[in-house]
Amino acid sequence: MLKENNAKYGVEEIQVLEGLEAVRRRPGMYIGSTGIRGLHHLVYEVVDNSIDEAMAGFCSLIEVTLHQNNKVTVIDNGRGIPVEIHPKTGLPAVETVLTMLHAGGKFGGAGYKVSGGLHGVGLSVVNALSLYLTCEVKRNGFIYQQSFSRGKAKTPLEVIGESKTCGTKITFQPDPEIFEELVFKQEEINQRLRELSFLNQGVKIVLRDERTRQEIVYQHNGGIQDFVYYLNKNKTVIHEKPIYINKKKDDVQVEVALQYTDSYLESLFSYVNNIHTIDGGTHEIGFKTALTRVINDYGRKQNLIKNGTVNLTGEDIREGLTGVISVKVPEPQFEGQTKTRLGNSEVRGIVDSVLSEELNTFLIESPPVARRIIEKAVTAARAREAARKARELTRRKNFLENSTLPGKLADCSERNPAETEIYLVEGDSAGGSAKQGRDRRFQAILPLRGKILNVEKSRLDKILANEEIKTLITALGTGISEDFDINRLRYHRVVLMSDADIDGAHIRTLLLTFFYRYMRPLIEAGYVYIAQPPLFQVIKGKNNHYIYNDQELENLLKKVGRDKIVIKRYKGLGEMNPEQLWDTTMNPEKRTMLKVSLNDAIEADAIFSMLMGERVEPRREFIQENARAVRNLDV
Ligand code: 0RA
Repeated sequence: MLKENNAKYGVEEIQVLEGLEAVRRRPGMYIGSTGIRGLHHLVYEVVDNSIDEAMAGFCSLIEVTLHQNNKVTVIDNGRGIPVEIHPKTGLPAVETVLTMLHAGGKFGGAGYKVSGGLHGVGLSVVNALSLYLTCEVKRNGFIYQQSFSRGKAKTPLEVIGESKTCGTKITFQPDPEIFEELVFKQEEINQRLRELSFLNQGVKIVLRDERTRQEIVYQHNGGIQDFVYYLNKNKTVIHEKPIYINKKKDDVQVEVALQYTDSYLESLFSYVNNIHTIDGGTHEIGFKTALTRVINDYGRKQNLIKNGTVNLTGEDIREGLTGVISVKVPEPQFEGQTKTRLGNSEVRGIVDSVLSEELNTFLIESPPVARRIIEKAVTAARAREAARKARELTRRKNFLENSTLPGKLADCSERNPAETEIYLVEGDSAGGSAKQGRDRRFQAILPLRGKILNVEKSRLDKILANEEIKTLITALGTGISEDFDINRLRYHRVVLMSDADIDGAHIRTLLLTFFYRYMRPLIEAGYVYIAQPPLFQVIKGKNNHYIYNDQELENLLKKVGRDKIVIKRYKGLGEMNPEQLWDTTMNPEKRTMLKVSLNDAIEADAIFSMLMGERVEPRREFIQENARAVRNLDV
């Protein structure tokens, strides 16, 4: 519901702190970096202001336009930034907000109850780092406009017309003196806007890309319930509708949506004031504690958990759970290196009590769903016990008999992990070439035979029984799952090397899924790479070229002509002799490798459940639509 604009929010709530010179001198301090991330941060900062206006109940539409020339426009239909003269600066409030650091309603106290924005640095930072910025405000029946360059006003605030509606429009162009990269990525912005639209129920968010002439409209009247449907679109759910809780207690809004699937994995996403709290915090702890307690209590009462057995653990209960937790907190304290963990201690109890009450009611009102959830958790508990035994075995093998590295592993002589790399090679013949071609001082080779297990479809006990996986874990040295310890990793580059065909892509995806689900810190640390073997060899006379993609081939053919040339397409690594493999793919001086990164855990989660999960339909569609993307899957 939109609230009336009663214009009580006063100009005096905007405080003034300092000038913008500091921002231009040390941009990284304010937006994290001057690379592609910092660049996108500008857009998010502007959008966050409109989102704040939406959270306050005054804004229902936000439009983001990516123009040519690296310009971006953000429009909202909120109350409009105030234009009245600010008592301390003697300038219009809008000019104050845009030219003074930390000047904004957020810092004044009563203006907004809650506020997003990772750093909450405000519009002035965006202005300081823009070659050009113009702000248009519709308010009081008029349209006002003011332009800036590098944080300084170029024109005074002027009335340029009349309007019956309210709102704010900001167009800016990042300063090339500041940013190393200037081109906005549609997909990156798209993902954040989609997330925001789930988190802010009902707000319509439009992304228009004039460069590609695409327009995407988001509006989720189901809010985070729709988020859960979206996350589960490729999974098989065990109850139709998400469990949905939305309640305010002591000024904290607690919103939770949960839906169980038949998967063995847990996908939990938590947010505080629209910020993804990757490292969790008190809200997540409150949630987990309440869920575990309520389910156990209910299970005991209904005799679904037998007398004399131990309680189900949190992990058992969260197996197959897809959940979104979104809390809105007036004064969030973010902790940790990346400031993505909530610290407010009071939130733990608030979430716990809201959830206990509401979840209990749900279970009592939906006995069949409650039964299915508990039965699944009981099965999970049994499997966990089996997995513990299996893990114990690998651990003992691993660490008590440390000498027993797998026989298939051709290890390197260097012992310092920072210096070494391991190639996971598909098949014995390619493995043979790699062993002969490598530099044995720092390169280890582990040939993997045929199919490795699809971990998306198996529980941990079965995964740990798989020979290829056991070998892999032992070679890496880290242990797995709860025992995983990155400090024991024996190589700081783990390179997946497979054929450039469908089977190769399949094996690569299986391995990536395994790392993603059970050794995620390995990916997060940037230790996982994908080797890039050439696709073609082109021979013309005495000249010999290795070609890595179709575009390169086309370029080369244009240059050398098609006369008297021999083009050989590599079907597999096995077709290369050891020297060729070294020259093209393994020699650090010449090779290129893709580093696997986790840009977006939500997308990665969806992609893996789709590619590797039970449901065939979405996978087939995806592969047809993205045949190329799958080949180069780079999560
Ligand atoms: C401070 C006070 C008021 C609105 C805003 C800021 C505001 C800022 C932005 C930035 C982008 N869009 C925005 N919309 C609103 C409330 C002023 C009032 O009506 O009393």
